[in-house]
Amino acid sequence: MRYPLRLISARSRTALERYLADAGVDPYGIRVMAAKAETLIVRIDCVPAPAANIIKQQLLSIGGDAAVHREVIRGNPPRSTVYIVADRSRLSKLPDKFAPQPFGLAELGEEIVRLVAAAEEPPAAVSLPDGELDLASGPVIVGVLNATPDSFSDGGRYLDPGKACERALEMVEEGAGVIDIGGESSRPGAAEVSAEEELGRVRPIIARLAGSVSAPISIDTRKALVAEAALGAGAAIINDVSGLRHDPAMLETAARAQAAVVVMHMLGDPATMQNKPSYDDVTSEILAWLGERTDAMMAAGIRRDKIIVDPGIGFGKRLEHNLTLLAEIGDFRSLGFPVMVGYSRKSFLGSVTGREVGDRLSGGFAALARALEGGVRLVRVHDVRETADFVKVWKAIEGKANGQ
Ligand code: HH2
Repeated sequence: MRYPLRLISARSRTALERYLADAGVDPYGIRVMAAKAETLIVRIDCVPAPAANIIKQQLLSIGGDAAVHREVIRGNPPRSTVYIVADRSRLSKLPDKFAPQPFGLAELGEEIVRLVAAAEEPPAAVSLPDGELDLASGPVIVGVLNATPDSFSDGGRYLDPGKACERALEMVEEGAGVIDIGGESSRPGAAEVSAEEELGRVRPIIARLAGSVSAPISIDTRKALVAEAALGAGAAIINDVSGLRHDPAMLETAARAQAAVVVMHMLGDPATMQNKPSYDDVTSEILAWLGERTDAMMAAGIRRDKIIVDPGIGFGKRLEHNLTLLAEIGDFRSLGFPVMVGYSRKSFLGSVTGREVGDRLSGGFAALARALEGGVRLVRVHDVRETADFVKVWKAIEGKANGQ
């Protein structure tokens, strides 16, 4: 007799719950087994050696484990990165286990549980000045509209407000949930334009569109003056590629207007960002940077439910950095904010495929697949119709995996 065997590749909890339900497992058993089947890995950096040793002991005592530097037991190196490996039900015991321990471990235990919850249940909506942007019913496509003469892929095409509005309406028709309008190119080496010039390009478009387009409008700018006028004309989201660092007034402007804000990581500014960018660990450094920026935003009065984070593909990153960020994009959920990513037509796709800017759609789909798999909620793209088709099929397959 041969038993039919099958290695289950589904990693999501919902997928496993469906299998167990189909096999007639009782609801209590399903909950217990699903929690046991999912191994979670939490990385903690810069842990003092004695604390790393305690973490390992405590994890072993509940049937989990922690990977630490092999010499940490001798106290040299004095600090270690720690990888906690445990299933969900064991991880939930950490606050109790860590509570009596020194070195701030009591807080760490609570923090880990919060981190896992925040990463697994990202916000279902982003609050706008008037209403909200729904993220629960699937990834949102952010359609790019550059009213610039020099943007790297659509420069010069939408300088005329009539043409720009037509394209915006077309993108909404095609499936865009947000229209992102920019009046200054941020391509590598781009020169800065004045606020007056930038505003002269975007305001007529936003003013015309505001009454006629159903999707919220986002203003892609680093300047508070431009953001303020754009919001006054009907925009609802500020997309600042400088992470609200370029203009010190941006924090206050965003807070006052109750705008939603995309905070994107860039190393330096567009003029210098590609001058030998270097990182020891690109994902960890950008995670820490975004953590600091979002703290500063909230301290300035921008509400948590208005923030979207973006690792800034191509902004002060080499090919290897862009690929690593996409490979590890799911880790950005650790921040507890919706994640947006913009890979569309960018030069890293050209580096891998050898294709020119207008011929990078298929290469971009690989980045899109990775982004969706990593739980990215907003994708910023030029090719809305094609992206919408991809997303529809991806969602249909996801639905099957989750038993819908
Ligand atoms: N990329 C570009 C511009 N704005 N904003 C966010 N949040 N994320 C991105 O990845 C991003 C962005 C660059 O693309 P594009 O607008 O097409 O070109 P240009 O900057 O030359 O106008």
